[in-house]
Amino acid sequence: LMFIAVVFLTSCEKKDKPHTHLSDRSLIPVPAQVHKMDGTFEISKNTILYTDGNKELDKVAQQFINDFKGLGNLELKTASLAEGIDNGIVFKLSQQIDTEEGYKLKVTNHQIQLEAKNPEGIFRGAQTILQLLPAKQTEGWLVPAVEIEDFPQYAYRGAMLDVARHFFSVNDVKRYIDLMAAYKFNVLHLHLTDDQGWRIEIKSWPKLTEIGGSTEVGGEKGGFYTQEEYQDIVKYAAEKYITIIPEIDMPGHTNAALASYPELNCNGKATELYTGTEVGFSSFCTDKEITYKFIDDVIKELVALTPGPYIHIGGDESHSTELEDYIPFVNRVQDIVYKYGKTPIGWDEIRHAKLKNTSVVQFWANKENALAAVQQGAKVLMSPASKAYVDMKYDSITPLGLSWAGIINVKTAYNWDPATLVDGIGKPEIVGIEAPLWTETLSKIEDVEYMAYPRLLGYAEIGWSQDSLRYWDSYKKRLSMQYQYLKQKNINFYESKLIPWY
Ligand code: TNX
Repeated sequence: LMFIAVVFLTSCEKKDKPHTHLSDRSLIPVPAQVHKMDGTFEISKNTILYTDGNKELDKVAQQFINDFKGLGNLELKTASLAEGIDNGIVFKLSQQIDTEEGYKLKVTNHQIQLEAKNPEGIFRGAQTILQLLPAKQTEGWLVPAVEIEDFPQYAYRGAMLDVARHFFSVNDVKRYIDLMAAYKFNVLHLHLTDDQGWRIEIKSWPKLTEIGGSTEVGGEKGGFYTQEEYQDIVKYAAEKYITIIPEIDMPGHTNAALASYPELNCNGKATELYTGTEVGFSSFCTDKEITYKFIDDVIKELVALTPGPYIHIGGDESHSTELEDYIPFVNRVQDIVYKYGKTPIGWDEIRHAKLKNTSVVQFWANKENALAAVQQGAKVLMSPASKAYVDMKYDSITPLGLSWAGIINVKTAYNWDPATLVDGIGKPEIVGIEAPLWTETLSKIEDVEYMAYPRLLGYAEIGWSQDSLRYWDSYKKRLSMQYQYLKQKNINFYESKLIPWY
């Protein structure tokens, strides 16, 4: 009789207590170590989130609470962690964990415990907890029991948005940041200036935005960020542990500035505003002193808005600048950036100049450039156009985007390794990866999302996860399971036929 009672009781318990399995969840990027355990933790309105009293950690906890509220319409309460607490959710700083951005997560029947050495690591781990939740409530907010230890492969995991060809509002940029954060990106590079537009207010040169910011590709009204708006973006990103890297592209790609100030032109005449999509026709006048006064002013103001370590100086496709002028120009601009305490990044052509060994070269098309940069001791940021350019079409009938670097379907975007792509450039030479999105053909945030998603999830995994854990078949399945999450966040993503969407 007792035997029957025990069987009855345990089966009753199983029926009453909702449970879930790790196999019902999809983690992107895939963590370094995952141990499946038995059990389920249920987050309910009575669940308390404990933190150990660090102010910054409390802010991270508050963000988790907000994210969960957005999902589940439940507002978790917080309390400070005390000796002996063994239920609820615990966010705790721990010196046992020594990896940058790394975290340890343990989920049991009665507790979710997240540990990291700093709040940034807790923030990354909190994104994992959110992916362990269902995308929408069915039986409850169930988290499968698991033990995870995780840390990133590359310190720089970025995306770039071109706000110059078409302008995107502060809210558009914030929306882009939100989804990047969910997949553990930590850098957003903003391409702020180009032939078609100057998008950042520079108080000492106001016509840059007044004139240079007034249009965009196609001749529509452009726009620009005031310094306050820009700082708002920087702060918003910083709360999600994303660094904004501003780019002022030069000496080419500068028509918007050249149209705003005649003195920047060699002939002293302002150019016309440009709303087409050609490249390579504009150049600063590299042998006029006013050019360097201008750049010094711009970089000084930009540095004051930039808590991150890098200023991007462009340097690509300067087809209207002689190499003998280009080289001393880049050398001087590099010095200006260092003078203000920042490190320059430039597109791979800047290798022609004399690079400092802390400067970073962004490889996009020319392997020889990347190799020559490494030979100078510079580091490389991997953005190979044929793999990582999210403005390339998914297939021949994609209505948006370009195809000069090839067609990049979701598999091509995922299936490559930055550390083996270029002979002679391995992991020690690489700071990380970045997926640029150029916007000649993209005028609305929905267009941006269509090109970026779902490919950005693949770059997130390439940047974060070990190469030995990355398999297309596994990724394909995990990506398919992100469907509801992307829908729930209202992302206009491309439903690739290569993915068996659920
Ligand atoms: C090349 S990539 C460019 C951009 C264009 C892009 C279009 C690079 C450094 N320069 O000016 O927008 O191609 O795909």
